[in-house]
This record gives sequence, structure tokens and C-alpha cells, in this order.
Amino acid sequence: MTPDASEVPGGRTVRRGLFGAAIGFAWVAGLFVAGPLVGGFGVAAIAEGIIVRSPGWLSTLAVRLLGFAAIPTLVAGVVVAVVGATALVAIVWPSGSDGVAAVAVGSLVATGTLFFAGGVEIAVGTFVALVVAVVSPTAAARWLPAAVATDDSTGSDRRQFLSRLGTVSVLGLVSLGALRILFERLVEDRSDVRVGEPLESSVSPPGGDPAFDFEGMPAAITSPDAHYTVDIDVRPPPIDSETWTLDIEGAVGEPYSLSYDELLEHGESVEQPTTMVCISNQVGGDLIGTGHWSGVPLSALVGAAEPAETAVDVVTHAEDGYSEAIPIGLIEREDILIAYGLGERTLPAEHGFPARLLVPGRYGMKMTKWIDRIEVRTEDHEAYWEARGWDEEAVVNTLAYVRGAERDGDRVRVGGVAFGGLETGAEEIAAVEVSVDGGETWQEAELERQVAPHAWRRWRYGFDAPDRSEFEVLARAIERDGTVQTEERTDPRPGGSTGWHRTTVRPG
Ligand SMILES: Nc1nc2c(c(=O)[nH]1)N[C@H]1C(S)=C(S)[C@@H](COP(=O)(O)O)O[C@H]1N2
Ligand SMILES: [Mo]
Repeated sequence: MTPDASEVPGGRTVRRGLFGAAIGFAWVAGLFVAGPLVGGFGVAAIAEGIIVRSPGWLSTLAVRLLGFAAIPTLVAGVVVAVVGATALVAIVWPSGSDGVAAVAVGSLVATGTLFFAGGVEIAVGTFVALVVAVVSPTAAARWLPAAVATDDSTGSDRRQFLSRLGTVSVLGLVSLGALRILFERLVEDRSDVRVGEPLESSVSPPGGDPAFDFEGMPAAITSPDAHYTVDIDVRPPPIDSETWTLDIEGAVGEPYSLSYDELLEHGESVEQPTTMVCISNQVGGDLIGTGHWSGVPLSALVGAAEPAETAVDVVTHAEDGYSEAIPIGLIEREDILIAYGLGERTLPAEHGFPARLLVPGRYGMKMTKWIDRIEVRTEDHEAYWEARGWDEEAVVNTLAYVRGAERDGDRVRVGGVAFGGLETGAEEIAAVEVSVDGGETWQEAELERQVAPHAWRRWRYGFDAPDRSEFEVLARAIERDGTVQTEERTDPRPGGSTGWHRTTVRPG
């Protein structure tokens, strides 16, 4: 026989807590479902609000501890806090008073406040979103309470409560899921049709050497879907390419604006595969990719505005409040682009639609996405991450990462990628050396021919190993002037991680 709930100390408290948590969760789920109607998940907006309002040292600490997972972690934290708070309220809520009405009023006030603080516009969609975010927890409160209201619980009460909790959750989640899909459909039709649209003039990216395509190896050119993303916000800012303009202004003789079509049809467009790596990437980490980008040299765009003699910085400003500065002297480099395309299409929203900066050889943080304004300045500008303690120049530290391993009979092959922001253009990495004996001896790997001047080099190294299945592999790159990549391990902050990548592989 199972004990009655009444015999379990705190059984009622637990059920009340569960009831309250379910209501909090229903509210969060309602907000998530309504997200497409109000331009995003309300909980994400709370998390963003916390980041924006918290002092720089705190957000920096969070990023330091959690890397760029700080924001998703914060979102999860807000969800837990909401669910925990509603559980507590349910536990202390006086029996006998009308819980359903309280939930309706409470969720109405909370949702209204959230939308108001988030600057959501007054529209039919907002009203529908509000209804969903209120009905979801209210319905949960209406359908769950039977077992909670009674103080003298019995085993059947408890079972009834749990089976109700199950039924209501399943029915609720199914209907919320269906609503979410419906809302996404509705909004998709309104979203910018030019995101990810085929580019007319684009040529296909250079192909890699198939000999380097084996188990675990990345493609020579990363597809847009496979390219990592790192954002300060949880979602890309919605931008309408019809009304968007790129304004070039500040300390210039001839400020001007370009429309989206004018940018796409710019006569000096180029295509440029470029490796991008996030400054927060750990040695061997995944925040690295080589996109096939197209764009217009920044020098052409800024040059046409006739920058002042006294100009020092070119600042790119983005819709999400992000900014980055590069010294005016640097823009003479023809390879710094305002990119509008990735992989033969216009940019995907998450990679910066309609336009983003590309600064080859620098860390990704220099490459502002969702640009709407280029400002030439006569004073130094403090950029987003710089203000949070990261390196201003952000030149990529020479790196060699181990990626793949494969066995063919007695033969084992390991491989990976190498890259460095040495700013000399092509052929910056002269060699990659590999050790499979813990650093005792080093052998030179075979390098793939360079697919483009600013693209990583893939490498591979084969050796005979009939009697072993596990290998510790170490890799290090050699720069063009013979300098061996530093062995010293440093943290990503402030200037990017350094050190040799050491990892264990089990080739299959
Ligand atoms: N506007 C804006 N630009 C941004 C960021 C951002 O959060 N907002 N993140 C930067 C960082 S830290 C990196 S590593 C790259 C990542 O670009 P990707 O998401 O296209 O890979 O974008 C950079 N540009
Ligand atoms: Mo980054």
C-alpha cells in the first residue's frame, strides 16, 4: 500500500508548490508562444534588461565564467526564478480565497508591465499575445486546483492531483505548441523576404581538397547553417530592408546614405572567404568558421564620403546597440568589407542582415552585425566589448586545432585547422606540426592548399599504429617567419586564448 498524502509530512505544501510552479511555467510558456507576435520571448527581454542595467564588471564576470553562454544561462535563470516565485506564492496563499481570479489579475499585470517596459507597440498581435499569456496560467489554475483546496488530503486526492497535473500539462502544451506554430507562420509572412535570398551575381565558393574531408573534419568553407553565432542579445533585431539605409556620416565632407539595393548593386563588390573566430573561444573550441562572404570594401564606402584629415576612427553602429571601432588607417586595406552576402545568398538574420562588417584576421567581435550607421570620428571611440575589458585590437592569435581522426587498417590519420591573424594577407601559416607522443617528437603535417587568402588552412597527418586505439594528439602552427605558436596557455579574456591544442582521439 502506498502511504496517503496526509501521512507524508509537507505533502500538501509540496502539492501547492507544484501547483504554483505549474502556473508560473504556464505563464512563461504563454509568453514563449506569444513571442512571434510581440517581436520576441518576454523572458529573454527580462534577461536582456538585466544585462543592460547591470554594471559592466558584472556582465563581464558573467561572460568570463560562462563564456558567451551567459545570456541563455540568464534566460534559464529567469525562468527558474519565475517558477520558484509562483511556487512560493502558492504555498503561502490563504486557503479559501479565489486563486483563479488572482492568477488572472496577476498574470495580466505582469504581462502588461513586461510589454510596456519592453516598448511593445499597441496592435492586434499584442492584444492576442496578452490574451495568450493570461489565459495560459489562468486555465492551469482553473483545471488543477481540486486537490489543492482540500486540507485533509487522501491518497485518491493525491493521485487525482497528479493525474490532473499530467493531463492538463499535456493538453496545455499541445495547444500551446499548435498556437506557437500558427503565430510563427503568421509572422514569417511578414518578415523580411530578402533575408537569405539568392544573390544574382554570386559565384560558387572555392572547393576544398576532398583528401581533407574525413571523419570529424570541417568543410573547407563553412555553410551558413553550420557557421557559429555569438550575440549580445537573444535574437537578431528585426530590420526591414525596404526602409533600412546605411548612413555614412560624422567627420566627413560628403555624408550620404545607401539603400539596401544600392549596397547590393555596388560596383566594387567582391567575394571573400574569411575565417572568423570568437575572442571567447577556448583552445580547440567550436566558435570558428570560414564563410563565403560578399560585400563592398569599407575603404570605397568611406572614401566616397571624403573623411576629414583629422579622422582617427571608423565606427560601425548596429541596431542592437553594439558598436566597434577601427583606426582610420586600417581601412585602406581592401579586404575590410561591409558584407551583405554569405554563401551565395543575402545574409541570414543571425549573421547580420542586411549588412555586417568583416575585418579579416581580427576576432569576430570586431565584425559588427546589423550595421545601420558608419561614423567617422576625430576622437577615439570606446566599443562594446572594449568597454567590458576585452582587447581593442583583437588580432587573432595563431592557432591550430585538432578536429578529425580516421583509421584505415593500420593507418591512422588525424587532421584539423590552423589560422592566424598575422595581417600579412595570404599564406600566413607556414606549417603545422603534430605530436602523437605527448610532445616528445613532432612531425610536419600536410597542409591543404589555401582556398582563399583569409581562410583557415586544413591539415592532416598520417601514421602507422596497428596496436593502439586511443591517441593524445598535440598540434601547433608555425608562422611564416618561423615563429612557433606559443605553448603558453592563456584565458580568452582579454586578448583571446593561446596555447597548443591537446586532445584525445579514438579513430574509428
Ligand atoms: N551587432 C552585433 N554585432 C556583433 C555581435 C553582436 O552581439 N551584435 N557579436 C560579435 C561577436 S562577439 C562575434 S564572435 C561575431 C559573430 O558573428 P556571427 O554570429 O555571424 O558568427 O559577431 C560580432 N558582431
Ligand atoms: Mo566574439
